[in-house]
Amino acid sequence: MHKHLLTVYLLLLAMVVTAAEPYSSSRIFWDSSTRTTVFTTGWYARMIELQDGRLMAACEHSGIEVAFSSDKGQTWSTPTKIATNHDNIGMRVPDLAQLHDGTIVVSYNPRPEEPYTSDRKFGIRCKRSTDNGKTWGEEIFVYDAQHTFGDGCWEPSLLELPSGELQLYFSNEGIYTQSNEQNISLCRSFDGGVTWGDPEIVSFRNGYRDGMPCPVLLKDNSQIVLTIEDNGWPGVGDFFPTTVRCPLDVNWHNYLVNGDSPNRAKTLDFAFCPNATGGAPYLRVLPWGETVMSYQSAYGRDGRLSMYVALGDAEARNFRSLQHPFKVENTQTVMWNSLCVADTGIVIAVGGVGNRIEMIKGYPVRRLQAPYAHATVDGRQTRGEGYYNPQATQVLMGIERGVRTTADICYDADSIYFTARVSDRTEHPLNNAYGDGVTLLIDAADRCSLAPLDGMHRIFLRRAGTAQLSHGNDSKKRWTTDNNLHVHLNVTEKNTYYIIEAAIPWTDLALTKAPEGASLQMNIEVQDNTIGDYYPEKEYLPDGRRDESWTWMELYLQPNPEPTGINTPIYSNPQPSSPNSLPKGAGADYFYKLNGISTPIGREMGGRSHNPSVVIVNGKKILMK
Ligand SMILES: [Ca+2]
Ligand SMILES: [Ca+2]
Repeated sequence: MHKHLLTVYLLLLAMVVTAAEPYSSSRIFWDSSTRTTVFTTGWYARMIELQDGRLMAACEHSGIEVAFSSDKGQTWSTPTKIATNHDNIGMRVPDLAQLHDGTIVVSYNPRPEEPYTSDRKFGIRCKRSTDNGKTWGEEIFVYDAQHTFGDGCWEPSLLELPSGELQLYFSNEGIYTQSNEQNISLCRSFDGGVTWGDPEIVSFRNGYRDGMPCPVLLKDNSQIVLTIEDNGWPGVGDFFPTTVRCPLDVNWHNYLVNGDSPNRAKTLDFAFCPNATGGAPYLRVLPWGETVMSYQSAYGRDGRLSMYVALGDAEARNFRSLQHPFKVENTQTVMWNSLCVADTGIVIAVGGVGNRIEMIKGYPVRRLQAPYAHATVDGRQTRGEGYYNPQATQVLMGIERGVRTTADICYDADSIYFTARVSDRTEHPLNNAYGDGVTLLIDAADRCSLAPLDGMHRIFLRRAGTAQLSHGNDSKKRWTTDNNLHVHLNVTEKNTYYIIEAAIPWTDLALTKAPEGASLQMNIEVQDNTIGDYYPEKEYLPDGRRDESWTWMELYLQPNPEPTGINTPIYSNPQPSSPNSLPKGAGADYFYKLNGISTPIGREMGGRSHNPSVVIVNGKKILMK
């Protein structure tokens, strides 16, 4: 009995030590090629997607300016001014929201300049447009603080509740005339922003300055969550991005989040993120519930602020996968930033790069997919040759170091096919462990491991045109090199990039056949040797640790639709609830890519079919006689 228990205990211990729950949350693939200027001059920009599909942005620039984009941000209209400075009062820090009835509300913050006079107060105002932003009504009063900088109010932000109540949160030090303290206050409107009630305090830490609120309603409508900057965390000595929250059904009635409240929390998950302090946080909800936050931090940048973005869970907690989308010179800052979630879940980072407002798009991806296809291993990426994305760009990497890398994958009965295009301009194709190259890491046995174990494989594909294969090892818990590899590799060298394309036989991964329909774990390491030394620089999939396959991304091997060469299913209608998920349920149309042409193949019949030809039943294609 005791011996049996001991065995169970040791087994459990072994599982605890070597495996973990898979890291299942999304990572953002930032696409540096989408970087665009929104306002050539401006500060503190916010952006929303309008109900008509256009993007609208607002910033401060000698007043409040707005601009529109009809092509999801590729080009922007000439800015128009909707609020002008007057009486030596600057109109600052706009926010904007489109209400369910279509009304657009822009809030902003009049800030008197010196010399101060008691009739010119720091305040909160808004304007409304009921014609999709063409014309704007008169300025609407929301709140006034005092007339001096030390007792002002700041940074309004808007949230419409499902009930139609419109909320405006702002930072308020107007009531702390004897101290430097500041709270987060809320004003409510029950007529779409035409009239506003008196402020209520929702968040305050004694002796400190809660500031820069950004509210969202969680996807499940359970809670209102604000990110704020909080400079009162013990031992931090700086602002730290923080959430404060309230159940929607309480809606801040007789409810205050003080410094000790369990409803106040740091945002970052320090198991994945450095203690990168900073302020000016901004929060959005993705269509499937995950949350995304930006803030400004000088982490690793000699005191110069840059924009950081992290992904949180559906409760706006445990933010990780920290990246900074705007790669700028060390002399530049990226400040007073924000995020827009557009379309079916594209995240747009809106950054104040010096005096200019720029944007860059990121694609949250929860799992990678490999269609069943036979790519041609010729070192060329031919459109539609079989990879998941017709242009072989399923994976986008390189935002941290600036070496843009795209990669993609497919498989057949014999091999995994992998290709990467790497914009590495420092050509060092050393034929050793330190040269330029890309490593594909595959956990073919679904170990979700904390160390290199059996079933885990590293395939280093060198720019030099050679490959090296390593396997994990259960007893040693580290990588061992295997010289018996049969990888077929082809490399194309260009002036500004190289392309690697490889076929890796399943037998090299210790499998006798393709694990069709299975989910594996996958990571990518891009290695850039910059000066020919023994210290190449490396970048992985966001949060992907080289030796811990539980942090890698899920790779789903799509089943072979049929053994006749038809491959690469893509989805169309209805829109999936998240990227990379196939539609489910009756009515979903399925398409297959055939010779580069998207061909309708059938409609999901929900398990029954009266269609005489090709139908989809439970996600599988069936030929009807
Ligand atoms: Ca090819
Ligand atoms: Ca290089």
